[in-house]
Amino acid sequence: MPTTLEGNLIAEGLDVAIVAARWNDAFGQDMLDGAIDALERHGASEASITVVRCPGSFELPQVAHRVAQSFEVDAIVCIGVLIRGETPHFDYIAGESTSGIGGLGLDLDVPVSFGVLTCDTMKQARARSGSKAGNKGEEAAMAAVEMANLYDALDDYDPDRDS
Ligand code: RBF
Repeated sequence: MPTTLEGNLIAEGLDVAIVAARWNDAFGQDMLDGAIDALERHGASEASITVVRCPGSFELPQVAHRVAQSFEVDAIVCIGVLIRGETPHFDYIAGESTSGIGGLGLDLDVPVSFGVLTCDTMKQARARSGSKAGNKGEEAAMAAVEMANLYDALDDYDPDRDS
């Protein structure tokens, strides 16, 4: 039987930072609430969750990077809501936010999850922030927990232990 390494969804004992952008906060706040609720339902204490607010999704990678420099965390969750307007701004900000957060996950020792909506309409944003299509803040929080526990499992793993 091959060894399978995977992370569980137990948040007890994990320190998690949530970096949440303020733009389109009507939806962002629901995603933030969903993320906090998911962490607590999976065992995280209120004291182990730190929420950091920033202006917009463009700033998410910068702030998440700074968070990792400033205090110890097991995982970082990025939350933002981008809604396409009439100018190409959406594409530029979405590109920077996505590649910035992705790059950060490679550079840092801790996982960084992506809870950024990129929607054409407010209706799509509403559906993904707690109604028809679930709550993507909650999903990003659970991905962060799974990844933090996976990294722990990888740190503890010794392929030669039983040979
Ligand atoms: N930030 C978001 O998180 N979501 C948006 O939909 C969004 N739209 C923007 C549209 C324009 C035209 C501009 C100038 C900024 C927008 N931002 C948005 C803010 C952006 O992420 C950043 O906070 C600001 O550009 C300041 O660096």
